[in-house]
Amino acid sequence: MSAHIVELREIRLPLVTPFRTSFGVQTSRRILLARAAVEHDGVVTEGWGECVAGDEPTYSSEYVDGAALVMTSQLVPRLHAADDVTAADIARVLEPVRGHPMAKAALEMAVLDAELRAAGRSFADLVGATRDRVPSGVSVGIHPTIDELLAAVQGYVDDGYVRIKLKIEPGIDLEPVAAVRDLIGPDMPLQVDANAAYTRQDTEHLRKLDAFGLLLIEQPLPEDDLLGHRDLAMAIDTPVCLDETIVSETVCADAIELGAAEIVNIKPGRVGGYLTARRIHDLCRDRGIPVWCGGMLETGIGRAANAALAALEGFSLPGDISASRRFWAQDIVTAPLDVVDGHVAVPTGPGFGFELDLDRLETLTTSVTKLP
Ligand code: SMG
Ligand code: MG
Repeated sequence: MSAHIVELREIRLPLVTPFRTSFGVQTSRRILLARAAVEHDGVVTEGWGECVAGDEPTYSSEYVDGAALVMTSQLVPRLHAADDVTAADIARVLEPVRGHPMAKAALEMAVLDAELRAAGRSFADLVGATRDRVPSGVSVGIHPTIDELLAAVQGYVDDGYVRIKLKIEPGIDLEPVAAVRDLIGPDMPLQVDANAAYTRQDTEHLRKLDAFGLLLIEQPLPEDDLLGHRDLAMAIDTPVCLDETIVSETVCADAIELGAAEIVNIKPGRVGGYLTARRIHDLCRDRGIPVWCGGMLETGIGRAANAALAALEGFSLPGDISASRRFWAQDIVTAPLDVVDGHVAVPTGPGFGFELDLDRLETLTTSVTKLP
């Protein structure tokens, strides 16, 4: 079996509503897709991968233009120079290039999708998914007023989401959290995500969140502040969950051992691919650390894959796996994820289980780079 990346394609998708986090507002997304082809006994099968890097390097150091450049100039040439590469080899082949996990993950994903389609096998089956549907949580951005926030949250509650996550930042935290807790009642799972906006000096302030019975606080401090997260975890009752910090199996194991990660958000793009994400799930499970699947405003490609990953037994908390229409008016897949009874279905089709809407894809395409 030989694998090739045949094309990089960039699309642009407007968001149905602006999404504000502690690092900025997004109203649309540029999304980089990789198209792979694998050949087996003369038969060519294609697959797709989605790169979760954002338009700007504000969530992490990666961004669309940088990811496209490192793919074309560094990663794809290395893949094509290696003999008989399979998806399982890709992380090792690309290891000499430091960093760029989202770019690497997209290439691995495209090849894995193609391989699985060629074999007629689903990703859910490959990783050993144990459920046919997973609970769906929704991530709610920072809103200009409490009233607007409450209206948005009520809409998501009406849609059936089983868990609400609120984005917070210094100055926009206690008041909105209190108002939302009041609205949804004491029993609905509620959590917050700071995207690294606080500092070690904010411990006393963050302790006040303990009053709201939160499931967790996600990434309160900068990504490299392991000891700060450990000290905070000791100082407050709300469990500390890490997102941006967890960039590898090693960092994840260390964060757990230190007591800096009481819960882990698993994002395949952030750790270099779905296969590494699976191993991080395993190591957390072995250490008794609950995990959940994060989201990066993916299209139906990445969301299908996330739903399958989240069907592993260790994903004991609801993920940021909302319905397609939470972000997009029209997706690029033929059967976008929908929330039914608070859950999304785990795709069972070959590969990552999505089918592209090719006309829609063409309409949204802003550039195509064919690769040798
Ligand atoms: O995909 O549903 C989604 C969004 C989930 O809040 C979400 N993601 O830090 O967890 C996070 C953010 C990062 C994305 S903002 C670019
Ligand atoms: Mg996060």
